[in-house]
Amino acid sequence: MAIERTLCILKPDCVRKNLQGAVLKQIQDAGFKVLGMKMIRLTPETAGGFYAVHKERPFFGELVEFMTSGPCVPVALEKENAVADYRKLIGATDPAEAEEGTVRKLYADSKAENIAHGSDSVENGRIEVAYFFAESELIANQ
Ligand code: 3AN
Repeated sequence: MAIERTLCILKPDCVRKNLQGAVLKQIQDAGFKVLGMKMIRLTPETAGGFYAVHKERPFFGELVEFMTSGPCVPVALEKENAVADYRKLIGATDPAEAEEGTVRKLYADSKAENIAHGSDSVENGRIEVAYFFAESELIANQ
C-alpha cells in the first residue's frame, strides 16, 4: 500500500468542546504521522474556497458560516493508506450513522457540526494539504 497524505481539520465545534487533544490522540494512536498543524480562523473566502465543490448544495451557506464561527485546526497527516483509514477512523458524515468508537460517533452533534474533516480521495488529500500548508512547513521536509 502507498504512503498517502490526508487533511484533517479539527472543526470549530471540536475546538469549542476542547476536544483537540482527545481527537488528535485517537488519530496518532492509529498510526498517523502529523506533518503539520496550525490553529487558524477561516475567513468566508478561505472556507468557501475549500468547500467550492459544495457551493451548489443547499447547506453551503450554513457550512461556511459554521466553519468561520471560531478557530479550527488543520492537520496534515501521512500514513500508508491514509485517506481510507482516516475516513474509517472519523466515521460517517452523519454521526447518527457513524460506527461505534469513531470520532464522529463519540463526539459529533450533527452532519454540520461533525468535529473533523477528512479528505475523500488520494488526489484531494494532496490538494487539501497544499490548501493549508506550504510544502516547506511540513515536517517531512525540514
Ligand atoms: P465528509 O466531510 O464526510 O466527506 P461531505 O463531503 O458529504 O462529508 O460534506 C462536506 C461537509 O459538509 C461535511 N464535513 C459536513 O460538515 C457538511 N455537510 C454535509 N451534509 C450536510 C448537511 N446535510 N447539512 C449541513 N452540513 C452538511
